[in-house]
Amino acid sequence: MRVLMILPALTEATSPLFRPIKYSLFPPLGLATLAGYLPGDDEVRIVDEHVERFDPALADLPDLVVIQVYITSARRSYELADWYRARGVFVALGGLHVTSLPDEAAAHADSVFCGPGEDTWPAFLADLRQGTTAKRYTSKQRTLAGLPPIRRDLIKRHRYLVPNSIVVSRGCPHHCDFCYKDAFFEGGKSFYTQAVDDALAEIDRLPGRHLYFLDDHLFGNARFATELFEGMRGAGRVWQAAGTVDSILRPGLLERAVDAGLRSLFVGFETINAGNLAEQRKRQNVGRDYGQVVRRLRDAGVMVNASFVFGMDSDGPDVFDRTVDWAVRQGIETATFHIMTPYPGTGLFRRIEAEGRIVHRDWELYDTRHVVHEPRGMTARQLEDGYWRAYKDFYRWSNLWRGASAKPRPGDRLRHLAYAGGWKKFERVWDVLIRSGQVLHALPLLETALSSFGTRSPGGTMRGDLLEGAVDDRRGAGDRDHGRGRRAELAAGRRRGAGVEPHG
Ligand code: B12
Ligand code: SF4
Repeated sequence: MRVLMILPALTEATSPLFRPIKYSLFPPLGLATLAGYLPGDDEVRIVDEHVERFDPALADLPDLVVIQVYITSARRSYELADWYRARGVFVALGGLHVTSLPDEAAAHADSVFCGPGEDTWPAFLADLRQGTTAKRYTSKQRTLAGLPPIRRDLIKRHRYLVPNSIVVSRGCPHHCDFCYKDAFFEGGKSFYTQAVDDALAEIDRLPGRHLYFLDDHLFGNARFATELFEGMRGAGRVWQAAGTVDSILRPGLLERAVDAGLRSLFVGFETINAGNLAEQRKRQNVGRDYGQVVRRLRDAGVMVNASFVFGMDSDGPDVFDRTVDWAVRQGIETATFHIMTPYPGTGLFRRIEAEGRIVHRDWELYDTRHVVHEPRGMTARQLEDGYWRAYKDFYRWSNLWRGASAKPRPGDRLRHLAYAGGWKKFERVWDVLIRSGQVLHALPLLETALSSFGTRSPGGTMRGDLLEGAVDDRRGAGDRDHGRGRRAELAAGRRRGAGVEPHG
């Protein structure tokens, strides 16, 4: 069977004028995961429109087309689906947006898939071979046990800055109102992990040093995370991930992560207005000292990528300046800002819709950069302008200097400037690298920046400059065998409890 898997892009990512680096970061891991279930004699191709041009008319017609649909790329996904169906090709649509609005998607598909695909996809493949496919498949059995190896060979590695993205869990133990998570995992477990051994085996398969864990909350199951980090210790990896504020404050886990190579963490602070947290059911953030979170990460040598959402009901027009000022004063290296966006299927969407505050359903604009609801504490114009101003202000050189000067040592300050400036001040350089298909060549730069963080002296205090970082790296390489020894040891002790059952 000839199978074509497509990750369509939203318009901005295919712009001939300028493509932000964020679209060339990660390969289509979901599709490569599904490809792992196809038998070896199937002919499989993955197309990622974020990094390559695709015209269906210029390619041979496959037997099966699989499309992963995000809200912002729904229009393009349906356009491609309709094109193939008009030519008699079987079209399967799945992913987050299909799960939120299966009826909308079903108008463009032969089969739609709700939720994660690890159970429904192999069931569908069996049906397809027997000619008995259903219109809709809904995931119920949630497990990552026995996952076939991800078909990373189908990924065009050189087109991504971070080809080594990985997920070792699905979902998250929390239930924030604005998050897609509860809608996507409805009808089954909403947080579960791989067996630690399987996760370590997947990590071992990845070449080079750098990893990016795309898990919603890598620290969500403390037992799993502890064993994972123990298993990774000494392997010389440097990695980035996402975690919640409560997990950072939990004693012990962060330190273990740093020992295993954690160098930068995406943290969902979301808002500096306490009223918003309760409204969004972001209970794990309520009453937490955000300053302490940043200090803990800084002391552990972990860079912070702070995420903030503007436009919640307690936000007034002053929220932008206050948030930027707070983040700069804390010495946060990078920040991501979003306009609050009610995604269909979420509790937030239901509430805002019931209040008659959804302005339109043009899904392409549900990209967290456009206002799609009527805000309470300001006008839509104020919200959109404030959002763009926040980005400009945070990444202004004067604020980068101010942020850097929150660091105690000259080496740390320099690193702050190089890393934060590198992302935002050289977007045009990234664009050239993307267009020439050479973005992977920049990975050593990222690895160097990351590996110079997080180095600890034997006494446990953090060491500062790049030279010391390099010395520490050499020691890390020497420790590699030690790490493997530990992994083998752990694996032996763990097999009994393999498949650590998550809570949630
Ligand atoms: C990496 C990532 C990106 C990357 C690239 C995406 C990629 N290459 O896949 C980049 C940086 C480009 C990105 C951009 C954006 N992202 Co993003 N991103 C993610 C992230 C962190 C991980 C995705 C991932 O790899 N997951 C792991 C794989 C294994 O899971 P999966 O992709 O979901 O695939 C599984 C299932 O969905 C299912 N499946 C998927 N397709 C199909 C098809 C069939 C036929 C079947 C059977 C099954 C199936 O099976 C797979 C295996 O279980 C998610 C959060 C998350 N945890 O998923 C957010 C997330 C997907 N992003 C989100 C958003 C909002 C955006 C942006 C709009 C943000 C912005 N302001 O720009 C943009 C635009 C995205 C677009 N292209 O349209 C939201 C999506 C909300 C929604 N309802 O669609 C998420 C969920 C984050 C969040 N918590 O809100 N993102
Ligand atoms: S902590 Fe993050 S991933 Fe978990 S429910 Fe809240 S927003 Fe979603």
